[in-house]
Amino acid sequence: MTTANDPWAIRNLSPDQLREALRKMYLIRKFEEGAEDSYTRGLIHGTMHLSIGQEASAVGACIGLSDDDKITSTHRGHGHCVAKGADLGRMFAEFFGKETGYCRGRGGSMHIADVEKGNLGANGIVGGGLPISVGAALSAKRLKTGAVTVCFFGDGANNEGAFHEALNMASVWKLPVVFFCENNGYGMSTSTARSTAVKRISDRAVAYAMPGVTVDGNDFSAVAEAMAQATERARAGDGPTLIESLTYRWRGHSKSDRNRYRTKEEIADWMARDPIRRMADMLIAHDILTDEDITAMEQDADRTIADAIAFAADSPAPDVADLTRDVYTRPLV
Ligand SMILES: Cc1ncc(C[n+]2csc(CCOP(=O)(O)OP(=O)(O)O)c2C)c(N)n1
Ligand SMILES: [Mg+2]
Repeated sequence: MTTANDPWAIRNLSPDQLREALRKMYLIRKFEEGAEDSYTRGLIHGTMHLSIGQEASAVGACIGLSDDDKITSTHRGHGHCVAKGADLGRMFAEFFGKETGYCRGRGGSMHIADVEKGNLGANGIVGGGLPISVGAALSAKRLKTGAVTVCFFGDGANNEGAFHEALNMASVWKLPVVFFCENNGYGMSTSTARSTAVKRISDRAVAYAMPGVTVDGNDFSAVAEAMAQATERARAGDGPTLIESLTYRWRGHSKSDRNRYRTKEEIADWMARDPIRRMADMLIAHDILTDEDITAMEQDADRTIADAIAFAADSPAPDVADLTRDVYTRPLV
């Protein structure tokens, strides 16, 4: 049990792991701010979905994973990618359409995969990662690799057929997969209350005979604790778990969102529950970091992001003759 005075993470993770977790959360926040700024400057085309406010979910879910463990990600996937150890320069290069990007600049924000780190990819299809995660977990089980797959998806995806098919199949075959729902309260402008029949998405686990748990997704310790139990169960051969992580995106759904469906008060209320501030306060309270350490960590994250953006900006653009290689659509001529 996590309690305010004696959180699970403090009892079960080393000071190095805790510092690294906070560092990753800052990197995600600064990465997203850097991406937003680059978009405003016209360096990024298309659209983007930022995960500012959801950092504890991404880092708490990935803290116990090795590079052999897999994740499947979503359209809002930058945080998952960073949490799983991606190279930030290559991520920005992908956004900028550069040859050094993860997909050689052909895919952009919603198509980053980092197979070496076990990230099977972001996905522009809502719910698209669910069947992929079941396939990855089936492969791990058949090959006896011991790897766990964590499937990130949103509250919107939990109303799709793919969600129900994936949970059923994974439970029938007792696959080593954790279904990690980032419930940020909205699918685009539609609130979970308007779209979802159950109050708690974790209740849906009952229908597929697996444990379901809802956690405060802005509390790193609570997320990491739920994940530790779910991965232990998966590695023991006992099958999947559904985790619902209650969190909130501070920004709009995507760059074109004018945010007319949420009140200023609601946004302010969630910003007051900033997952990074809460994690920093926890580490200060337990003498793991000082205020000065945290300021230095934040400044270091700023420098890392500036370097990553500079790497991307200085990278070569793809050769025009090669531009349509590896892409599915071609211009109609
Ligand atoms: C199959 C499919 N249906 C609809 C869309 C359009 N769409 C993109 S994001 C989104 C909302 C997804 O909401 P949620 O799963 O809660 O994720 P969040 O954006 O909140 O992170 C929708 C409907 C899509 N990309 N794919
Ligand atoms: Mg959502």
